[in-house]
Amino acid sequence: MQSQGGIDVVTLGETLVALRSHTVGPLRSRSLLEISVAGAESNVAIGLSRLGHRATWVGRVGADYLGEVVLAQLRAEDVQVHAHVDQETQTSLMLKVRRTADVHQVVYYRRGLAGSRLSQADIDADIIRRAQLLHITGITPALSHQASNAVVKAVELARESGTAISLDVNYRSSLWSPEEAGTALRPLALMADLVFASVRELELLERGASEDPLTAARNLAASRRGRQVVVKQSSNGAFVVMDGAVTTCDGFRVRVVDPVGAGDAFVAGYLSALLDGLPLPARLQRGCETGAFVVSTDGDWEGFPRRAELGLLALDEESTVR
Ligand code: KDG
Repeated sequence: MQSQGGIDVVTLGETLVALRSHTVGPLRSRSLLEISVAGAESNVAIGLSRLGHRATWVGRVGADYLGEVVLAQLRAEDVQVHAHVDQETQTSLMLKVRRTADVHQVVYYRRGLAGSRLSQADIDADIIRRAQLLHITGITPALSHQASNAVVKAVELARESGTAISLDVNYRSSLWSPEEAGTALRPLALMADLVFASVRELELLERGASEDPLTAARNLAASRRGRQVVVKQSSNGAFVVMDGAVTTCDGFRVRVVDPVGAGDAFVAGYLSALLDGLPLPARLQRGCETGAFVVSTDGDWEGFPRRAELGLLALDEESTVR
């Protein structure tokens, strides 16, 4: 894909401050917490930026310390930031507790807070027009009516200007029911050039996906020539259906330290390979690889590779690179 006007991917959504417990076990007074940021869309933007693409994030933060953390972190990762600093509310927050060595509990503080107040006025038509790709997720429409309208406006602008649309279903059961999600996301999926979903998420768009994901993906892909329906299957890899053809990829074998963020990392890797003009197998391969990098590191995005690190996971287990 040719880059015009300096933006490869624009994304919009809620970025939260993430407080993560430092040790395994329940949270107690005097537990140590690490401060970072999280948010599916900005995770994708960071991933793309690490791989050398020009990524822009559009969103809202509060006029508070936490908002400053979000903006500083995204800028530190070379993401172009178009933020509305909302004077009337606070920055959204996420608490991630490592309850046992293998179980992470995530608690959100987002209702009515800055991320959910994203509105149509925050969407700059010029930014959408200048981008190769608009990436949205199913989280933003679930946050509020206002945020949902902002997504619709971005999608309409993208369609008018020929900017490709990428949708990651990213279902969050704490925000809405499967029925509500399906009703809101089906029309967006039908406008998208790329749809990313797990098998369970595909079920929200195409009934029967749980029993037969391949047929469901084919059905969704069939209504638009060139649409890529990408089904993420965690450690089992992924497959993509486009114009009736199916391409598959095995997952990478890595030690999972923290599974949160795997899906966003996959999307960033896939989109990166698409922007590089690589064919479908290489897009899946890079998606699986970047997903594996992120799950083998603490944090939702911190382990994302730089371009020079691609290929590192193909080394033997416990290799030392000198
Ligand atoms: O995909 C990783 C996300 O779960 C995380 O970074 C925060 O946006 C987020 C959410 O809704 O969980």
